[in-house]
Amino acid sequence: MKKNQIKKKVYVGLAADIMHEGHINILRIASNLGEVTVGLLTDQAISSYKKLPHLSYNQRKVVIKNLKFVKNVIPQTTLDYRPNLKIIKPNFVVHGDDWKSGIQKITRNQVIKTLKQWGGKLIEPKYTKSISSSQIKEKIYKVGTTPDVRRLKLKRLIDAKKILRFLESHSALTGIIIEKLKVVKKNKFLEFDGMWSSSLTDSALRGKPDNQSVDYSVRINGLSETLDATTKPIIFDGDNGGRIEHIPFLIKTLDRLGVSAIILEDKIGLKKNSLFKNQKGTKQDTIKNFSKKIIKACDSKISEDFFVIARIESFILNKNIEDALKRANAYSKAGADAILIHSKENTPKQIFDFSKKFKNSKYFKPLVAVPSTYSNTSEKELVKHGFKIVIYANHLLRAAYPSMKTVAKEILINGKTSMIEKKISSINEIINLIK
Ligand code: SPV
Ligand code: MG
Repeated sequence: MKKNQIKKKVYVGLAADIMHEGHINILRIASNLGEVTVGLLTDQAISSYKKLPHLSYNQRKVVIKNLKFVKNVIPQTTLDYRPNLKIIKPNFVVHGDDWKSGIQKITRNQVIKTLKQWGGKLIEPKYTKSISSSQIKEKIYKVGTTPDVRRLKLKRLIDAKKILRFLESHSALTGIIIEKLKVVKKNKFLEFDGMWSSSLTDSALRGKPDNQSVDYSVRINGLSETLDATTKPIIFDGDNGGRIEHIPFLIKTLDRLGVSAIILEDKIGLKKNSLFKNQKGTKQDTIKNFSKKIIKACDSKISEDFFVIARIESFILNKNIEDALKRANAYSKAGADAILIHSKENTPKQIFDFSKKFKNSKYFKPLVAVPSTYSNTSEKELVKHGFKIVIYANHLLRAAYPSMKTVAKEILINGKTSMIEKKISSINEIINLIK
């Protein structure tokens, strides 16, 4: 290129989580065309179409910024390239030809159309078949994760996504389902963000009522199998945390294991599940006492990114919204990182009235919903009302139980199993489920 010749502008959109020779090939080709600006996809942009990256935006930026082929790095905050392209007006966009099909096809068409406006061109080097980030990530999944990486994911997801979906997991197997399930709907990538370790299903699985008969050490032992088999964040149902003197030990154990959050509920005395119609004998803690528990829990954290979430039971115990709001403000002031406002109504009115008021509080914290009884409420509505996390608290165990019962019954009735073979997993599927 001659000295005074103006360099052409080249744009490359990259997630750049795990860099490999495929990326370098793209960037080398791009730099031969002119001055390369990398639009580095933010966590938010990436999680709109695939898994949250392992490395944070800033960690990825350090790597890209220091590559000799790259002149500038700017954030690309959506999967859609158009906002950045309109600012930069590049002569070229370079992208591997693998996006001609699949979820990014629409994005590709938008890029071509936009570039046309100023005579820009899309260059598509052949995709390096032997290597892909997804393959590398699959290998990483097999190796596992570290407690630090897993724990921090909750905070990163809160920053990156509109709403996080947590599904109840009571075993390593249900954890694997949550870990691996992916659905593409209307060109959007959907997955669960993590696992809810429920006291109700942990107890039912062990043939015990949900009244803390199953103690924390038994539950945490079970959880360690799930930790072995998964990498997604876990929110632990801590009931009322037990005695305040014991809280630090529980928090430190969970934190050390890489659990992302504990939810503590403001009830005292013999614990009863909140969805029981009859809550007679169930008492709510005083604001003062429960705030002390929250302070204790926050003081016991080892890691900054471990969340303590306060769960308000006012509506469960038929108290009014003023009581719930007073508690939300106090618990938030005590240090709670988020607030779960629980309800056993079959509409979301109670919790939406609450969120409308709490939104204006200077103590506002992200809200958590458990739509077990108001199950007709969509995630979209929850987002609209300021909720950040939705917990589907018991659904996998509720799915398994009737199915197991039906099969057991059919075996008894028929004295053989051929008629149920089609309704259940094949032996082959089960043998090959975990390799
Ligand atoms: C659980 O899943 O154990 C919960 C939620 O705490 S609820 O069953 O609604 O109390
Ligand atoms: Mg519970």
